[in-house]
This record gives sequence, C-alpha cells and structure tokens, in this order.
Amino acid sequence: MIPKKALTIAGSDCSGGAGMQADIKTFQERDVYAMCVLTVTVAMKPETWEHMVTPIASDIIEKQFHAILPGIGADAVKTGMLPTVEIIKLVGKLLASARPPHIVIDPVMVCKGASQPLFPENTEAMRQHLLPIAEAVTPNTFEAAQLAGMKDISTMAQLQDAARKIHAAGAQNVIIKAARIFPDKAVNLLYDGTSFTQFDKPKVNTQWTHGAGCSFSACVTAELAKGASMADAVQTATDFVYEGLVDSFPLNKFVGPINHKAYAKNHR
Ligand code: PXL
Repeated sequence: MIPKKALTIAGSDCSGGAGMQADIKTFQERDVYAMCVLTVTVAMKPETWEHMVTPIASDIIEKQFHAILPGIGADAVKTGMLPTVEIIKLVGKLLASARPPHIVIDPVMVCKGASQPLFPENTEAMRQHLLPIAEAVTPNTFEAAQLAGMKDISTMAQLQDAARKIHAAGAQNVIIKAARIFPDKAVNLLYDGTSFTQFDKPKVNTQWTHGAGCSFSACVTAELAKGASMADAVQTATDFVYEGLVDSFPLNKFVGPINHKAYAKNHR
C-alpha cells in the first residue's frame, strides 16, 4: 500500500531530538512517509551547548521545495524553524501557491537551551505570511504571547485570549502547548474559532524534554495527512508526546530527547 506523505520545512538539529529529525522520526512512527526541506542548520558547542544557527540560501530552499511540490506531492506539510524574515516570506509564498491539503505551522522562536529568541522581527513576518495560510498553528505559551501581542500568559483566561487573537490573525485552528503554566498538569488547548477543547496530561517529572514541541506538531501533521479530524489529531499528538516524555533519556549533561518510539511500543 502506498503510504500517505508528509513534508517538513524545518531546520536540522544535529543532536537528533528536535527540528526536522524529530519531524521525520514522528512521521515514520505514525506510518507516514517523511520528506524534508532544510531551512537552517543548528550546531551546538560541545562545551556549553550554545546554539550556532546557519540559514540555508533561499534558492536552495526553493529548489528542495519544488522537488516535492509539485515534483512528488504531499498530503500534509508542516513548518519548523524558519530563521529569517526572508525565509519566512519565501516559505509563505511557496505554500500559498502550492496549496497542499493540510498546512501546520509550528512558529519556532527559540530552542530550549538557547536564551534569546532567534530574531524578534520574525514574529511579525510569521503573523503576516504564515498565520493566514495555517490550518493549524502550534505555539508554546511564549510563542503564543508573541504572536498575540501579549506580555505574558499565565492563566487559562489569558490562554483563551491569545488563542482568539491568533485565530483572528488568520489561523483556522490554534493549538497552544501550555506545558508549564499550571502546577499540576500539562495542557494543550485547541481553539477552532468556535469552541475550546482542552487536552490534559499529568506533568512528567523529567528535564529531558528536547523535541517535545516539534514532535507534537509533527504528529498533528501526520494524523491530518491520514485524514484524522483536528481534535483526533491533537489527542494522538498529546498522547504521543506524553508517552515520549515518560520514556525520555539524556544524550549528555545538556540535552535529552523524548523517546519517539515510546507511543508505538505502548500501542502495539
Ligand atoms: O525545539 C526547537 C527547535 C527547532 N528546530 C531546530 C532546533 C530546535 C531546538 O534545538 O535545533 C532545528
């Protein structure tokens, strides 16, 4: 049987837990064929784990994209780290003209372990060029506050307010990953423009959370590629990341990824 196909337009995390590596592993675990367009490489200094971010030239991004759309076709597309305004604009333009069946935007602004957002001017470019074409956008609370123009998000009322504002900026579905703001639970909040649906999990007591956000949006993308409803896609992605966190592990003293294989092991 020919599998459904998903494309990630994202950066390389050479440590393998986040970025396009997380997306590819997640697509594979969810039985969706993985394809990728590289937008940036991230390398880390071995002594400090400081992130070194190197954007890929726009013409190379465009050539990769055209190999897949129209060259192959994709049942769903997600974006990850888009490091510059120029690249955000380019990817927005390419997706708007290719019109794949599902577009999931993960508005990556900062890596765990890095202290400052990539570039503040990227936020406005994402609002302008990515939110209007997004079937779903998957910010964490920091990214949601930036996209919504809010100072801080620390309550459910503020989460809902941010979701409404991001929806008003054009995203059809807003899924805010609120892993940290509640003391007793991790919450994913889905807003479809009409109603809110909350997906709760117990907090997992681990520092090895690398790639959780990328893998969440990749799982949503894979489920949409296979024809799931948005709510079912978010439920599966919530379970996938929760089980990956329960089974996460360290790579060195700085970083440890979720276990991308955990969900499949548990659901055999
Ligand atoms: O987790 C965000 C992220 C996304 N994309 C790339 C990354 C990271 C964090 O390290 O390296 C390429």
